[in-house]
Amino acid sequence: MATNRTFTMIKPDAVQNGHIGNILAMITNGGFKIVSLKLTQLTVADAQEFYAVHAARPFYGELVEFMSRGPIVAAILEKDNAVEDFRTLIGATNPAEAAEGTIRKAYATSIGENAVHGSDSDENAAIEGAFHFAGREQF
Ligand code: RTP
Ligand code: MG
Repeated sequence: MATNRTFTMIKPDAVQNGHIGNILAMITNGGFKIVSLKLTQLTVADAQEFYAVHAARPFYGELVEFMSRGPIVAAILEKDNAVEDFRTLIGATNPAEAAEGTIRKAYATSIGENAVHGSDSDENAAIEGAFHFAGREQF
């Protein structure tokens, strides 16, 4: 995957609360092109693997339970400087610290249930995109 791509999930809280359309609008209005998109659901094992980097954290069990409890939207996004610019668009992990105009400011309800995921590096963007999408699903 090119380094001008990032990976996102609209998390189960935001899907359940009916925010898919508004969040996708914020993403495209923010200058990101959607190159892969699907509604899917993580199994417990999928969520454990996806967030394995956090396995030693106290919130890991809660995070896995949350991320596997309902449907998510997975997407690969393209833009110059995609990883960093998308982290700016989603805002701080804790919505209480998220800037005005960010997705988490608008739709996150807590530090755990914070509406969206954004990859934290080009390397992880490629790994996470490949976790969810076959090559023929990446446009
Ligand atoms: P993400 O990976 O989902 O984009 O979020 P992030 O980089 O902003 O935050 P990260 O440190 O990678 O944490 C991953 C997700 O774990 C949940 N979390 N809960 N209860 C807590 O203190 C806590 N801290 C983190 C959040 O869902 C966070 O997005
Ligand atoms: Mg993270």
